[in-house]
Amino acid sequence: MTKKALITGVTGQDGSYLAEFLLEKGYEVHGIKRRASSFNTQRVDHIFQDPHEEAPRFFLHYGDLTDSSNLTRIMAEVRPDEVYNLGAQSHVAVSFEAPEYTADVDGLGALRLLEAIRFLGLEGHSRFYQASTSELYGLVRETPQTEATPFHPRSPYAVAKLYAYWITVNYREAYGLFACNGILFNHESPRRGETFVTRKITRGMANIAQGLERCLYMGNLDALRDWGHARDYVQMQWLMLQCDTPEDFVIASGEQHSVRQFLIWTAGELGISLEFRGSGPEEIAVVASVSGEDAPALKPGDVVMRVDPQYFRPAEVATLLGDAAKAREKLGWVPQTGLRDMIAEMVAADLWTARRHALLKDHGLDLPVAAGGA
Ligand code: NDP
Ligand code: GDR
Repeated sequence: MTKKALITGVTGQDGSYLAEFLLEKGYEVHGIKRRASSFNTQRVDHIFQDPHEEAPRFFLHYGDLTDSSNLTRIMAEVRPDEVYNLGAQSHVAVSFEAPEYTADVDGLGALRLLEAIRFLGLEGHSRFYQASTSELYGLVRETPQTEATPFHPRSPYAVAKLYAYWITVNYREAYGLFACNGILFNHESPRRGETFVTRKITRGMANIAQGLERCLYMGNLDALRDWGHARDYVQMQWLMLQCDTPEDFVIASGEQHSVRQFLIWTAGELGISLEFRGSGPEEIAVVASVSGEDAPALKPGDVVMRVDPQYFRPAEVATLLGDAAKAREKLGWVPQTGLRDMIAEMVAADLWTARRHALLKDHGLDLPVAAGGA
């Protein structure tokens, strides 16, 4: 029997990698996408199958995590073996601007899916994965963080995710649902949303190197994160649902670096070496030297980064470092892609796009390049 998976957030970074992975495994994959005024399926267009073709295995349904009847209907139609709740308003800084919406989607959204499973009597059939997060640790109580580390969320996003975490545990305990939390630390890729810090840096620096933007405006450069590659992390989401018993797992690389270091390595990939001057809100990054051919628009002395306090968060998560010992032991977790290789992959992808834009610009076909963002 072909297994069926339902993915919320299929159009996002993780959803697209997970859909690819499950299709390769022979699953029939159903994804929920939101109605938008323009196309929003770029990350899954390459796996889209025309429903008129013979035996398609990838299906998109319109829906929203705020809409219980819609979720229940899709669940009833698909009767999935596995449900992956990856949909979320996933930007921490934006959650301070839209706290109520974030609570609705990220907190109650999980409840709506769990209730749909229960209402339809699918408890013994549908396994459930909740995209939990290292942001739950917030103001960290111990380092490194494990499944047993106490939570102290520091944003409306993290508080909403705390509800989703506990309601997942509760439905497991109360109704015997096979429901797991993956407590995933930051994971990135060339498909990362453009306003998360890693992609903001790789895309911004590639654009600056090609003369399409002049300067990156950044927030807290001292923030420490444990970064891995999304392609590796989604495989663990699937593995959690293949276990004999439902449990919660930390997935992390076990390495920690600062945002500033990420910027230095990104610049290095482009042949740019940086010198940092000033501190706090006055800090800037200046080009010290340029080698190779990837940054024709830059010369020593150019200022390519300025700190802009508008990107500081009302409450910051200063440091995160995960200990994935449990996942290593029970899931065989061995990340395939190290941070430096991931940065190289992200820079290569963003440089390719920037070069195309620069080429068009050289021929008088100037396209607007979206800049900045949270
Ligand atoms: P993205 O922001 O890339 O994707 C989020 C997805 O959720 C998109 O498909 C988005 O749709 C969808 N979505 C947003 N709002 C709604 C809504 N109201 N109803 C239905 N769908 C909605 O996130 P990631 O792929 O990076 O992350 C996946 C999940 O994992 C998220 O829940 C995130 O909070 C969590 N997480 C992520 C980590 C990371 O480092 N990436 C770490 C730990 C947890 P659209 O494309 O239309 O915007
Ligand atoms: P995070 O990711 O908040 O950890 O949440 P993000 O990349 O947004 O920030 C990481 C750290 O970088 C600092 N920072 C900046 N961040 C952004 N976005 N823009 C900036 O200009 C900037 N300058 C410094 C931040 O202050 C922060 O400390 C991500 C999301 O994917 C969540 O959904 C997920 O749950 C967690 O990772 C784990």
